[in-house]
Amino acid sequence: MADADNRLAVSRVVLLGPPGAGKGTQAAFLAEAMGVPAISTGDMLRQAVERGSNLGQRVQEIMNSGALVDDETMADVVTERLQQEDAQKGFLLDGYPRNLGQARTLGGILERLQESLDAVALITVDEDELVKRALARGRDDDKEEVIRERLRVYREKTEPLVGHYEAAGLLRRVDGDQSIEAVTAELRSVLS
Ligand code: B4P
Repeated sequence: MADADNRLAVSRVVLLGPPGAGKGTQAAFLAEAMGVPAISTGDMLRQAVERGSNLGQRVQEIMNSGALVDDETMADVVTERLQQEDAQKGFLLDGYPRNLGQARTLGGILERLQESLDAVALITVDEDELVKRALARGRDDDKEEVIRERLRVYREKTEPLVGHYEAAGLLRRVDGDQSIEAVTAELRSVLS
């Protein structure tokens, strides 16, 4: 656990960026520095697939195609998770929201809890580098045509969130095309 002097003052943060930008990689460091749980919707869905739960059976094919799981399902997953005890003091959301509908849902959840976001950190990386990284990672959904589809979906559905959060004064940009340690340092700096 990070000591109190090093702890970041922000407590409700969203990590935004294209697939393979390193959101999951950075979420672990950042959540520790914030003293809050890292909540990855991608990890939650993958665990559901592994367990073979109803949710897992419903989303497996969608994830393997590179498409997004429907907003209603994701709203249930996130609402339930944000109500858990450990998320009351804050959270680092990795992979949610992924489109404007999900951003509105998150806004509604936070409004009901009388809370608000402190910042949205955008990790940017060139497309060729993203494909290279994902191919090296080798997850079930890391085949070149699926990666390209995830990137297309990102540009179409998720990129509009950049303008949305910029207009709200919450966006902090970070260059993800550096070493993992350098990206962590830049994230810490823009969130300080
Ligand atoms: P996610 O799990 O969110 O996956 P991701 O965007 O591919 O990965 P991430 O950016 O976290 O990259 P990582 O750190 O692993 O989504 C998977 C699927 O779940 C989606 O396609 C969708 O179907 C579904 N889903 C999830 N959330 C959803 C939602 N809200 N709505 C609908 N559907 C949803 O890094 C990638 C690789 O790069 C790693 O191997 C890492 O080691 C390497 N790397 C990281 N940083 C690096 C660096 N600085 N330099 C070199 N390599 C680096």
